[in-house]
Amino acid sequence: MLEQINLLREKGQNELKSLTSTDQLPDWYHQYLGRKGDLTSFLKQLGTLSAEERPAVGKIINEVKQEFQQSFDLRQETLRESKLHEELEIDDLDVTLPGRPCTTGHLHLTTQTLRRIYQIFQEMGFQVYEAPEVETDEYNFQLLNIPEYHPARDMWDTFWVDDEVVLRTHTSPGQIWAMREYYPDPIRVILPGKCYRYEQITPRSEHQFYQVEGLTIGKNIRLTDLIGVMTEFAHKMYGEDRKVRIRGSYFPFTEPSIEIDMSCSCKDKADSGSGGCRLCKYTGWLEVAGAGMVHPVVLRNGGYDPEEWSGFAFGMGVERPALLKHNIDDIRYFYGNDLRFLQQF
Ligand code: FA5
Repeated sequence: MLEQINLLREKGQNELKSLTSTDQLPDWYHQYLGRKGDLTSFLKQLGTLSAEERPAVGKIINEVKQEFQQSFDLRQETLRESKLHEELEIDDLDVTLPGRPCTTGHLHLTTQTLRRIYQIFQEMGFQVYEAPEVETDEYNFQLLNIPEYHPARDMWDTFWVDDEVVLRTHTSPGQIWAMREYYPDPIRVILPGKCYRYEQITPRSEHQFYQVEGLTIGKNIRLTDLIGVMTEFAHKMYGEDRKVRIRGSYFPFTEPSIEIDMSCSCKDKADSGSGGCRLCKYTGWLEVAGAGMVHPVVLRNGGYDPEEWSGFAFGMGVERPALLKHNIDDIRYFYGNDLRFLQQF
């Protein structure tokens, strides 16, 4: 039997060396090392040997088994490596080439602008308050002192969902939500969010855009407080050298109402008549926000007694200030999703 085992040892090793692919390995394994393989059948025949022969033959069988196992592992490794090399050559892949850089995304310019606005107002003690985007006629208009059929409704071209429900045309209805939630405490909040208007789309006007509303309610709040806050905002957002101009205006929910303008970077040229820019239409002034003292009717609708409480409110766009800050000439880029535009900021 020893002779037969030695023959098997030689045959097994030779066959293993002649294998050329990893696919052939399992067959070899089953034939020599498997449960029904040649070595196992020798082990099974041990019982037929005499007691003197058995230990020596058993020892040889175990040695051959270990030898086969080691040779098999080695061959498997070698064949796997050569397979990999072959594949790399066929695929023409150069693993030494530098990898492609991963591009990381970044915040949209609108979000960056919003976050800068939050930061500036947070430094002045304002909290961020969010109100619904889909509103009722009552909140979007009536509670803001704009009754049904009032001509002031023409100021907001509205997307109507049905007779009662609208996509909010401005963030001002958030004033009512905030007042009703905070009453009877004083309030100092900004209300950011998306607004919708059934408007002609132009380089300055979108049918969807962001606004940031501001609202303060307290005792003895005056128009000069509003002007102070907005001047501070304009300086922080656009630079200390900017001038602020106040014009009288009209909003049904503020009394008095004002429009806040800021000097354009081309103001000197515009003043001297030697130039200017398209953004400010060569006037040297840019509109920043509509604002005013909260109307007594609105205070009352929010639960506050106008004899005791006063407050100011303002509402500004977000995309338009970003246009000004970055000298962008068309608001439509904000929603066009063109990476060539977005990657610049
Ligand atoms: C209002 O919406 C008032 N609710 C603002 C207000 C709040 C006044 C509180 C008084 C007190 P107005 O319609 O002017 O006002 O819009 C305010 C700002 O929103 C504008 O200055 C502009 O920056 C932005 N905006 C308005 N319409 C559009 C539009 N179609 N596309 C982009 N931005 C717009």
